[in-house]
Amino acid sequence: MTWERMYLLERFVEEQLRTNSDIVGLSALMTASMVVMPDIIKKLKEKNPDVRIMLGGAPINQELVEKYGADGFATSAGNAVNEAINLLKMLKKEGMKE
Ligand code: B12
Repeated sequence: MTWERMYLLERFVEEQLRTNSDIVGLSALMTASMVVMPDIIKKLKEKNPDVRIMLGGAPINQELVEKYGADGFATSAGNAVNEAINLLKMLKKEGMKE
């Protein structure tokens, strides 16, 4: 793995922790860039198991979302909002059980 790639992966984790965001969205325009997604997802969930991860971009589909261990997916900005609302509702419900 190149230094630049390692640095970029760490930035996702740092920013999630810094902002304490509930959801992180990852986008890939091409199949060549989507292959780093599993690494980022693994690192994010290791540091914060409660974070929810949404994927998007032309090469992404539901099968990849499941394979990569992400939580949601959308094909447009409009349904990304709905998907994010659903993920937040699920997080809230899980939080109430504890
Ligand atoms: C514009 C474009 C370019 C431009 C990019 C300009 C720029 N600076 O961004 C230029 C001409 C430079 C280009 C170059 C190349 N391109 Co091009 N390009 C496209 C094109 C036509 C549109 C991409 C785009 O901007 N769409 C608009 C955005 C808004 O749409 P979107 O990314 O799909 O995002 C929407 C959803 O997917 C979703 N979404 C996106 N991200 C996320 C994230 C989350 C969390 C969520 C929930 C939702 C979500 O919401 C968005 C809004 O609805 C696509 C074809 C296509 N229809 O996608 C090919 C495409 C991406 N390119 C492709 C290729 C192969 C290339 C080149 C490798 C070609 C070459 N041989 O040189 C180069 C690579 C350059 C590089 N180094 O990255 C392929 C990729 C194939 C693949 N599966 O990997 C595509 C799919 C074309 C094709 N069918 O072959 N390209």
